[in-house]
Amino acid sequence: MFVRSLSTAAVKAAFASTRLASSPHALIHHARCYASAITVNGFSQLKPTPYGQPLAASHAHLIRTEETTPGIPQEEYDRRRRELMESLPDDSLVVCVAGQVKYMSGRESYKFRQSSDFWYLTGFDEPEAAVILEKRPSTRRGYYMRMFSTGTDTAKEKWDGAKTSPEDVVQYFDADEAEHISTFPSVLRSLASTASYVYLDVPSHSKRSRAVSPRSLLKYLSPSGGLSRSEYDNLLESLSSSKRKALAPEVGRLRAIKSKYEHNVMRQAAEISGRAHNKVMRFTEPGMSEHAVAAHFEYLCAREGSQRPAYVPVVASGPNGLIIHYTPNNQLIADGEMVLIDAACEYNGYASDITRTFPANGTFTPEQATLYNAVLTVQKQLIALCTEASCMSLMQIHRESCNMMRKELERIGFRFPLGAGSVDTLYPHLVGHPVGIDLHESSHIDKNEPLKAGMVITIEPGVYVPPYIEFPKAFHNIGIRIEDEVLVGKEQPDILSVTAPKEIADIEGSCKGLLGLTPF
Ligand SMILES: [Mn+2]
Repeated sequence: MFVRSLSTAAVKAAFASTRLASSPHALIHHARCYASAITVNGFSQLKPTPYGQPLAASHAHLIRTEETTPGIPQEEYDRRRRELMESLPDDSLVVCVAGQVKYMSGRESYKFRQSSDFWYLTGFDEPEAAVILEKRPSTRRGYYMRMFSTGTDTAKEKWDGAKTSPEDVVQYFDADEAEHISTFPSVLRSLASTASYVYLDVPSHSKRSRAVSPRSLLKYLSPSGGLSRSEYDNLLESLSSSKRKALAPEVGRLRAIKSKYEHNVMRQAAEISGRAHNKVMRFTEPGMSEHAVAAHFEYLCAREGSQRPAYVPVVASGPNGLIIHYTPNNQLIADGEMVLIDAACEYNGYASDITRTFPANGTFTPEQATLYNAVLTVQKQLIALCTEASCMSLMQIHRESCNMMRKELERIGFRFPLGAGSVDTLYPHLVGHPVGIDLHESSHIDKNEPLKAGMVITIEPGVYVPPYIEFPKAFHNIGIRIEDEVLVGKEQPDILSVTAPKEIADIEGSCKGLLGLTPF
């Protein structure tokens, strides 16, 4: 069911003619609003945009014509859906629902972030949306795709801006059909009644409750609500638990191995974060608040186009560095302390994850340098193992990291009478995790499986020395973590976060502004 709107082709034609006439401002009457075609720096813009997210016609500076989301072309989204459906049994249905707007207080919402699997399968960035994929092996694509969204609402548009029309959903998101979200429950019911399997996920908040009631599931499945009692009961029946399968493990398997397009976007995300780390080393001075450093980091990433931080940054000075997830970031940085920053951005749908530790005043003390080099030696040896050829799993690399850490720490004066296991007190976390659309993409990736080319993982050994008599006094209250993002290759690891310095000479150079590095 299409909601009538002026055809996109008409908008495009008018848009093209204004470009030919090179008129900077031309009003185009769209069914919903007036969109002016404006060219800035050679990039075409439609203002205000008639779409619910950046598309090439409205945001040419962010996205190319063949792309659905920045960096990811339409054909890639099709490949993901095709591979998913090919991996499922005949007569399977996949149902995936968009993320919900979350509220901070009253009606004040947080910035919307799409749910990860829905984003992976569609690239559609609006809430109150859903997709149903039907396996149809005899067709060209092997599946049939129905999208549901709120579409055009002239009254709402005045307040919130446009949403993508069903017609544009078909054109730009490659759906076979697009309908209003209110039809979703009834369409699902009729399709589910004939399907053998229905792959869908229960909302995460009900995972903790002992039994997932079909009722809570259905509430989640009908974002617009307002189902009548009989509709509700019918839908319940059509989704009998014998048919229902979890979707997340199926999508998780695909998401584990990144495509070349994902590698590029993830490299850009890591480079933006890495450059921010570099500049923050220059920016930081004794006497500053950790808070100012965190703010500067977020500013640098946002200015380069990052949509949000991938996680709450850790800016831990001195003994705060011993708290692995230190996030209050509200104390003053003292001269002579080390500053541990675990911070990175999300960019075009992909997280990055980088940690660096550097001296607040720009110069390592001999003790700091000794401990730092111990961690760095371990970290570099571990990165060398991140290849398919090494046939190692993340857990094997972790065990290796404990052995290496013990040896390096013994070399500089630590004693471990109980063997490698006793390194736990100083190095209590895992060596790393897969990264991708989610910061921790590990929930459906087996950490005991050998690494495969195309995976992206972090390698982040750390040492956190409490002021205990059994540890060398010179290293008390120093916390050091060095974290890179590594693209696993067949024979060679590829470090995505190379723009963040980690050799002592490079860090001191960045802190002192050598090579003209500026803090802004
Ligand atoms: Mn990490």
